Amino acid sequence: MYTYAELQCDGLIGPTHHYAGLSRGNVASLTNAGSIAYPKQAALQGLEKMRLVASLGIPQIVLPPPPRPNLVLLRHLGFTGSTETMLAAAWRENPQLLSAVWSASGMWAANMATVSPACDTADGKLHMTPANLASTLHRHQEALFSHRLLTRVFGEVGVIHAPLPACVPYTDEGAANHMRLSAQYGQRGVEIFVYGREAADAPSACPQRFPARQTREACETIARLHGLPEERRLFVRQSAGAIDAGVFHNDVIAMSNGPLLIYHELAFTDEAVFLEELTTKLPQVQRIRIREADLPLAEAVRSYFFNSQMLSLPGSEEMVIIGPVECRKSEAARTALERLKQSPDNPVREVHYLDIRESMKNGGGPACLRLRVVIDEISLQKLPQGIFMNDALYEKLHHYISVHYPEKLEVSDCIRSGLIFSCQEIYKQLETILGLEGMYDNMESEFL
Ligand code: SUG
Repeated sequence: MYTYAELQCDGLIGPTHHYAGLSRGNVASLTNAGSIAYPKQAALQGLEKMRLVASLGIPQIVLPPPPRPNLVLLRHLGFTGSTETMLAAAWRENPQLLSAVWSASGMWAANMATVSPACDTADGKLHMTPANLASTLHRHQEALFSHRLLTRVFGEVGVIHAPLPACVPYTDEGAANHMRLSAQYGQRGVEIFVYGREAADAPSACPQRFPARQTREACETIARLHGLPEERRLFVRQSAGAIDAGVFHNDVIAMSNGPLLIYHELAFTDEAVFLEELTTKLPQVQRIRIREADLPLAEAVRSYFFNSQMLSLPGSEEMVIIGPVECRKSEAARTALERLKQSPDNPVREVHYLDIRESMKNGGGPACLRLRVVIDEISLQKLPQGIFMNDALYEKLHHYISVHYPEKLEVSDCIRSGLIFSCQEIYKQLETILGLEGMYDNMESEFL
């Protein structure tokens, strides 16, 4: 019997991080559009989170960012001539598109893939499906790099599927809409797929203000691809009202770890049916329901309470929560977190508040920045070892980022072709620091 752990895989924040207002339905992205971003600070904030997790004895790896700008995409969309000419034309004709090809959105690794550990699947193998992120262009361009990266990192120990077809019935946002509950990491669990609409829904059945990004069809397809038996999967519909209030992913309104599920009472369309099915499939589940009266939906979205990262401490039943500092500032969110910590009825024993403001301003909290992979210790040893966070890697990355990352970036910088060369150099060096040589080779042929 192998020992299992939950590996935390964080996307290293890339040098082109900026605020472009590209995500309809994501309140923070829309509110901060056009403000000045600080890529160096952003990457260092993300790095601190990885260091904290590793210091708790939890395995933590670093995933390099997708390379930007994506000039292949600009050419595909009809821009021609020299790089300078293309950037200038895109800026004139479609500044949002220009921002999209520079977007550092690959940092939100929770959207990279849906993961089913070996203990859940019919063939006893780890399965991953990279998300097509087909609801937005700037995110959709991540899919092929995600596939390449996951194959490089996990190809030897798991089955990496192709992203689903990038069209309406199959729009998929990865693990941000997926929760896994099990008594312990290595035991069979129940995988909960959360969707916002069905492809054939009448417009009146959908959210009215903001788009529902995930379809039921995408969820069902992934469960089928991963070979999840009926008793280990569950599909639940997110409430349209929540999406319209800014809950663009389920991880903005619910969180899970081990047997513990914490969710807002307005998260799901049919809470009672969901809970009944869940309890039948996993009688050991522990549920905590957060009431609107204690944490109003708008405050949950503002503070990102539910986007906290919940982790089990190795060899123990105890859990810690890494919450964004915004939760400490919100009285309702702070009270709810402190109540969790103090109550003897749940395993949460510690809450860390972390400053990841640069990511938060684009709608990415602690949980967005990481993909979780429940994995056995033998497989863990087969992964590329240079990407594991430890003191030496932390020091190297910290130094490199501090010296070479841009201090500031604004949308208008996306026209500067000179920035491309410094970014290319950064990717090359990151590849070497992480021992992932060749990761960025030949992107022109397949990178769209
Ligand atoms: O897809 N923001 C991301 C945030 C993703 C958060 N992930 C999870 N909830 N797991 C998104 O909306 C903003 C980019 C901009 O506006 O520049 C952005 O893409």
